Amino acid sequence: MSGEQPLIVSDEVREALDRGRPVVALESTIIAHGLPRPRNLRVAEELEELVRAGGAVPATIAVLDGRPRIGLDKAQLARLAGEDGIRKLGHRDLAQAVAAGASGATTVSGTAFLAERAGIRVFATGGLGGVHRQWTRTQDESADLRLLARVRIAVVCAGVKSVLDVPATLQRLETLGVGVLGFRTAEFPGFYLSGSGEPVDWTAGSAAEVADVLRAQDALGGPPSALVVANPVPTEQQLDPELHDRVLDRALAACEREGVTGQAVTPFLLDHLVQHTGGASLEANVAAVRGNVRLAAEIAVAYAS
Ligand code: PSU
Ligand code: MN
Repeated sequence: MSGEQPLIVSDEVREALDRGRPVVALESTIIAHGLPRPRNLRVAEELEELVRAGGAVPATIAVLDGRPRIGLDKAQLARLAGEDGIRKLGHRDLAQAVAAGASGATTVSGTAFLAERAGIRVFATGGLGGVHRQWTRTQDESADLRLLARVRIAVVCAGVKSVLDVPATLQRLETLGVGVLGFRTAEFPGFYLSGSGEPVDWTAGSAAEVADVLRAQDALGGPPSALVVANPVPTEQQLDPELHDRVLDRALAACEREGVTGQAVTPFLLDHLVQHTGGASLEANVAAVRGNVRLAAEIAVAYAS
């Protein structure tokens, strides 16, 4: 590690950042651990194309052979999607992965940490991690929340996965001082579902309005924190709410029964939902991520101009 660059920023991303051109950071855990193979690689490539079509440069973030990379080439993206043994890295795992020469996909916390180090202001993902429903017993709260309280980055997401305790997660975001902005909605989205039933205090009607909030954050200064831009999956692409509720209860019970804990909980629940909705949750998940990536590109373009 000594003497080497701690972060490797691809030439394309470096050039865009140097020129003040729009860049969108993309999370990689959803690719390596959130979506089934081989669909995951096609989605990863499609997301990068969507960012380009929106006039911004994609920067998928991961750690390969101990090197944190901001911006992956085709072969690196394929490794991430297809290689066995790719770890799941939150921000607390980054130093260990670097020292060990390990390869891993970064979660929202790991990605936001590295994106901010590289100077990227806008980030797209599927859903944030959050407070789990069994929190009083397990204390399982994603490190995503606390990290987002410490980096100035906009995270475009479709809410938090409905496998979580959504009201408790919103409460934690409030306590941690992380701003939440509904995009064209006054209701916090429900990831697979367009709405969660929980209200949001602030709504933006366009990417330009979101960019205004980012500039206001920059101008106000002070201790950095993220802005969660909550972008609902379109109603016609959401998961059938009745199917969602039924399958979710079974997924939570299976998780409990099989004693799944820690980092394995989120991938287990997501996979269970895919299996037991005949793939419908996967389609809703991909639709949500696509929408977030498109919006993130629009926001990055509006912010750069
Ligand atoms: N959203 C998805 N699929 C995912 C995740 C989010 O649509 O796989 C990942 C993100 O990387 C998020 C992580 O940061 O799940 C949260 O994991 P944990 O609960 O272990 O912190
Ligand atoms: Mn967890």
